[in-house]
Amino acid sequence: SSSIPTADLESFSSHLQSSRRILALLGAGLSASSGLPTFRGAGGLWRTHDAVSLATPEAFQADPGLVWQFYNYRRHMALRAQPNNAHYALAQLARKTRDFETLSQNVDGLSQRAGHPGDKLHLLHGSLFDIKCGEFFCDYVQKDNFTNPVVPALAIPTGEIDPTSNAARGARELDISDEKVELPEVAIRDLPHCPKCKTGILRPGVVWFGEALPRDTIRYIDDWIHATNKIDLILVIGTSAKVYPAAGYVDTARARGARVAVVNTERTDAPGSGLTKKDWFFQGDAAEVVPQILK
Ligand code: BJW
Repeated sequence: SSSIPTADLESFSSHLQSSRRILALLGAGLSASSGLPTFRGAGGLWRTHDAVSLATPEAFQADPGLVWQFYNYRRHMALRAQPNNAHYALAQLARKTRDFETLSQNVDGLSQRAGHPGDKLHLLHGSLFDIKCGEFFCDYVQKDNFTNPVVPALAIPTGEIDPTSNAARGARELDISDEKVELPEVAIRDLPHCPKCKTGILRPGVVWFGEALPRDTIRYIDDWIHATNKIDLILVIGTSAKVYPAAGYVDTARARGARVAVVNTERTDAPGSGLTKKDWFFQGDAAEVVPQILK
């Protein structure tokens, strides 16, 4: 929107032009205007559960059926969503900047679908579309599984539309994120099971609290960060920057020389040790602001 101060835009654009090594840290706010809810703040509730409490090994241990209902629903919503103009603008910047790395905390696949180059996109928290064995001793992983529903028992229930409403008649999908909609019970035997070890229940290939981030990814990023040349810029887009180690990359990049540019709807969500005079804060919807500042 026209609310971006011209002086900020000019100083940022000129720094962007002269930047050789750029890092981007992406969070759920990037996909908010594609219709996918963020974790914290409004929309962070799924039925009566807060989204963060379902993203734990303990929740899966206690009730794998419930956790799969949540993730199957998220897969369904992500497949139906479309990348927005921020995903496209970032993909374009990544393509045209030789020394560019993207650290995405998002698991929704929208950057990939916007054509973000895969070799410059590092998924810190995994993907909704990877599925792996839940047993610690088993290494079974399936990449790019877009089956929806993931198993038939997890099909999103449909219901009759209220005949007194103006909507078209017939069965339609119910919104199971709404606690008023009844959630069908899913038996453990109807959840996806591991074809390799034959004992484990498969689980989403995402990183839950208390779990390690993908080791090779972290190693690659650390090497890139500590390469000879300094980092010129880090773009911090749509993240509350409260979850570690992801959030720590802001201060790490800063320590390697990077200036920081934040895009967020909320001014309070400044990352790491806060913002300095040399940083930029662009307030607003990423889908609007990112294409403008990268133009
Ligand atoms: C908009 C917008 C619009 C809205 N436009 N903006 C140091 C200190 C304290 C604790 C720890 C620490 N180091 C590690 C920990 C523990 C823990 C942690 O960080 N806890 C904190 C909460 C305190 N970290 C971990 O457990 C990590 N693992 C680990 O450390 O392992 C150690 C280990 C080593 C060796 C062996 C074993 C273990 C793992 C963290 C995994 C996080 N996983 C999740 C779930 C992924 C799966 C799923 O999707 O369900 O990742 S949690 C959730 O938070 C998800 C997100 O990627 C992540 C970050 O959230 P994000 O993206 O920032 O979203 P929000 O909702 O928080 O913010 C959205 C933002 O957008 C807001 O600012 C809005 O204002 C903004 N916004 N609309 C622009 N239109």
